[in-house]
This record gives sequence, structure tokens and C-alpha cells, in this order.
Amino acid sequence: MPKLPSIKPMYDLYVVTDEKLSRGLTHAEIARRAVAGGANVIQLRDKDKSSRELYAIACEIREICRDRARFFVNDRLDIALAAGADGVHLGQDDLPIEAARRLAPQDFLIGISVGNADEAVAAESAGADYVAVSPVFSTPSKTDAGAGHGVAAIREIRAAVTCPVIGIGGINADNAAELIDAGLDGVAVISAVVSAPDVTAAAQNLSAIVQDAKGRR
Ligand code: TZP
Ligand code: MG
Repeated sequence: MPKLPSIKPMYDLYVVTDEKLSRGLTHAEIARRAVAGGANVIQLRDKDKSSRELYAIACEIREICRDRARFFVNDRLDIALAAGADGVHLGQDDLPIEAARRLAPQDFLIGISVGNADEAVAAESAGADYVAVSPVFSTPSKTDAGAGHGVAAIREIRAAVTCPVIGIGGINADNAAELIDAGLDGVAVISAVVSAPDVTAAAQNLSAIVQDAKGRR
């Protein structure tokens, strides 16, 4: 299955799908509208669906993203590999990066959530393609994510690793530029795009904010 060639992945706007936080859209429709608005990455995230359902959705999003955006699956390396996704996003309690690498093809991307510089350094040494500061701010979208690590953590983590650093948790059009200024390579969001009345317009707006902020530094 052809992948995007070995162009460096862009993480400017990374949209995590969540049907419960959307205004009645399916994962695939969220992905379609977010990609139309310029999202560089789509992550399929659903903790409730069966493997069979998730696999079917992942195959659909794989086609929506093809040649336009990278496609990651949250947690489920098996679904990501089976559907031909570009990568998997892992948490600190998920499969270790080294184990995931052993199962994945060479150019498969692995991202991981981190909460501090030590976790980021360990993730990079283990071969992570990006680290996600999680959560940057506390967020009702994931109440068990805990307190936000804040802008200071972004600066520390940015200084500790050379791989791309993105952030997730409470990020929106009002604070994204400040977080890019603090060192993020991209912003990952659910509600700022997925819950918006116009998903495509929200993605376009956030994407422009991130690109402007990166252009200024
Ligand atoms: N992981 C850490 S915070 C979060 C996830 C999945 C939720 C982010 O949602 P929002 O609406 O962008 O704050
Ligand atoms: Mg996880």
C-alpha cells in the first residue's frame, strides 16, 4: 500500500476524532471535514467500539487521508497495522514503543503522550517519531487526563528532545499561537475542531493560526 513518500511528517494541525464530542458526525465525516480544512493529521480515537467496527472505520479514514493527511490510530496498533494507517498514538500505559516497533513496518510512525521531560527523553530514545505534551491544559474532553502541565512544560520538553513536540488538551484558536511560540511543532485538538458548528472552517482557522505563528519564529 503506497504511503506518503518520506517527506517529513507535518503536525501543524492534528485532529483527534470523537463522535461523542461532535455535533452528530461520524468519525469518517469528522475526518473528511477536518482534512478539507487543512488538518495535517487525523487520529481515530474511540474507546468503545468493537475491533470489527474500528477496523472498518479505520479503512474508511485511511482513504479519506490518502495523499492529503497522515492517519494515526489511538492505542490500537493492531487496527493501525491492519488498516494501513501511517502510525499509532500510544500512551504511557500502552504497548512500549520498542514492542510496537518490532511489529510495525519500517516507515510506520509512533507517537506517544508525555507529561514531563524525562518521559519525553525516554520516548525519543525508544524511537518515538513525536511526543505529545498531554494535557497542556486540563480539559473537559478527557477528565481523567488530570491537571494541565502548562506552557512551562512545553518549554522544558522542547529543550530536552529533537523530535517534533506537539501538545494536546484545552488547545483552541485563542491559545494556539502562544503554544507554538513556546516551542510546539503542532497542536492536537478535539473540541476546537470536532465540536465546532463548521468543522472545516474551524480547521482552516486553526491551521492558519498555527502556520502564521510558525512563520513568525
Ligand atoms: N488526551 C489528552 S487531553 C485529550 C486527550 C485525548 C483531550 C483533548 O481534547 P480537547 O477538546 O482538545 O481539549
Ligand atoms: Mg492510550
